[in-house]
Amino acid sequence: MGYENIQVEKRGRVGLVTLHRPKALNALNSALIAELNTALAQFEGDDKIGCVVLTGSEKAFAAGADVKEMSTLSFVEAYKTDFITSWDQVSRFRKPIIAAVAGYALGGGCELAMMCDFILAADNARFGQPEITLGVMPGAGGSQRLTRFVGKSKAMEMCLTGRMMDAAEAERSGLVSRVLPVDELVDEALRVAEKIADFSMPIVMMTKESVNRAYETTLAEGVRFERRMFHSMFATEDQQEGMTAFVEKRAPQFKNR
Ligand code: CO8
Repeated sequence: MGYENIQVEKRGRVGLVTLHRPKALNALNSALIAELNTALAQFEGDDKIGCVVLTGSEKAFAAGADVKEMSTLSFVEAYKTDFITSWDQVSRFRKPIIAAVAGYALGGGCELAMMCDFILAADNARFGQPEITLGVMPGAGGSQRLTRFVGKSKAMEMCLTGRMMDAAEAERSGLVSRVLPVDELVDEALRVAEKIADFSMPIVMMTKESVNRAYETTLAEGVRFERRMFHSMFATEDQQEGMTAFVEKRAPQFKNR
């Protein structure tokens, strides 16, 4: 499929999606989101892809939902079409997906990055939920996910004032896992993704599912879920291969990659 708002590549076992609306700082319109959903569905169904990297440009990961497209939306249209629900397909993607964020990640851009499994940030990254300045509030999970990432005080301040966070503050407060020089960001994200894609795919997917449980349930239920997942891993040939290879002092050859 030819894409107009994103670029899609396969780099070995890694899928790379680059948001590409340079004139609008990668503002997220419905056409872009439809393309992103299509690309992700293809990667989900592609056995050769073990991990995805989602990135933007050096200036902007995404400067938010497309305000020009949204400005004429009525309440009735928003309600009837359940506006934004289709935008969070990233959060339902079952393989690992890494956000590599340089430049602005604002509003829906910050929310899109937070839907990914973890965020690697460039040193020029700026995160914010500036919706309040437009007379609205975050609509794609920002008030919930940001609060879980950085805690109530900082999330409340950011959502109520629209203040942006730089990369150092984002790392300090747990929003991003690491900060990298901007010119090394995508290469490092691809290296990390390759590493993940080299492990056993079902084990990687179960691990992702278990970590995500921590956000959705109580500690006791989450630990119970983890235990059952852990038990089920002993039914896989990759568990046997991984542990046998360790004992035999050789590299594992996982079958289900
Ligand atoms: N929507 C549409 N167009 C945009 C957006 C946007 N969010 N951001 C930038 N652009 C356009 C500008 O209009 C401009 O276009 P043109 O050249 O035609 O005037 C072009 O991109 C370049 O932008 P600037 O000239 O403003 O560039 P600067 O470097 O001067 O400033 C900023 C960069 C600070 C990022 C500035 O562009 C800005 O403040 N942008 C808006 C940020 C914002 O408010 N984002 C939140 C939007 S609301 C939202 O995201 C709600 C979430 C709902 C759910 C989304 C689901 C995923």
